Amino acid sequence: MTNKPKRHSIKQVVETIRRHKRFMVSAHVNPDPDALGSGLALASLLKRLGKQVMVVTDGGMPPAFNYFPKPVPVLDRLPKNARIEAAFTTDVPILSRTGKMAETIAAVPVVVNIDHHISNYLFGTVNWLDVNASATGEMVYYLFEAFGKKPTRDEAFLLYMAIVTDTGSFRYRNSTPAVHRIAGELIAAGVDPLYVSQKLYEKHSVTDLKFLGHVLAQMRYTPDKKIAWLELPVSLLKRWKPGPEIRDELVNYPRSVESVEAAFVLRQESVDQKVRVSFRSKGRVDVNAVAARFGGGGHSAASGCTIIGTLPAVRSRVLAAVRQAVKKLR
Ligand SMILES: [Mn+2]
Repeated sequence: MTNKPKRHSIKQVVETIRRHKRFMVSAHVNPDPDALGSGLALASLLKRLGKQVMVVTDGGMPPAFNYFPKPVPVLDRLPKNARIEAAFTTDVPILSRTGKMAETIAAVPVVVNIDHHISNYLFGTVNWLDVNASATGEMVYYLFEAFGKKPTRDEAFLLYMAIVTDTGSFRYRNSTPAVHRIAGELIAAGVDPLYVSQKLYEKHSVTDLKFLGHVLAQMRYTPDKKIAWLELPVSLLKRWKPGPEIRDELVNYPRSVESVEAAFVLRQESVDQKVRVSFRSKGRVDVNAVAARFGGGGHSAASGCTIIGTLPAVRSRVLAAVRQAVKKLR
């Protein structure tokens, strides 16, 4: 007997849903629209199937997403008498990414891991991993199809948010014919693309944009301009207090330089000597492999990790790793 983790298909997920009655759904800490949108849409589907379900995440409902419909309660801890039979995780590559929820989830008899990250650790009892899916939201859409349920307007909105975010507004290579078909179905169900894009991309404060200008003015790059990066020391973050949206989109700017193959952002965390690193590539450099060298992961064109060390120490380690990966291109 080996303990080799197993991969499963949508069939086992459907069977697990049919077999049980009481569920919880969780996502990663600081959830993005894919993690939260796919999780809430899944919870809504479960509710429509007559199941008991709650969404429980570390931190509960993030204030930035207060406009998201909440088809079921979103809690920051599991009620004592909940007696959950199966816990879903959406868009979670490794259980520790659920933060404070990790222990709770590990104690549930059945864990269903639904994800599209190539770096997924298959930590569930049921692991439905589809690295070709554009978003976990796309996978949850297939669950709606499997149960013969058309998404309601609210569900369609949640899934559309997930897909728009993870396809970079249908700009990335994962914007497949299937994704466009699904997006069409979701718009037909009542989603307003203009409302979505305004909620996702036009919520900046004046300070956020000035912060962006300040940070971009100090962008660094290698002499060949194939690697570009931004650095956010804790003092800068304390002074500007940038919103989460602007913070998370920063890394797209160095990537948008024409000659750049790989970009990253170093964000110093307030506690300890921890630096959060976000990587992006134009699709030729595998930044999942780069992040994996530091215990992180993600997708081949978008990944992240956390490294202990001072900002200059982390910069030189990260830059060396990215340089190596870019060198392989020639
Ligand atoms: Mn995702």
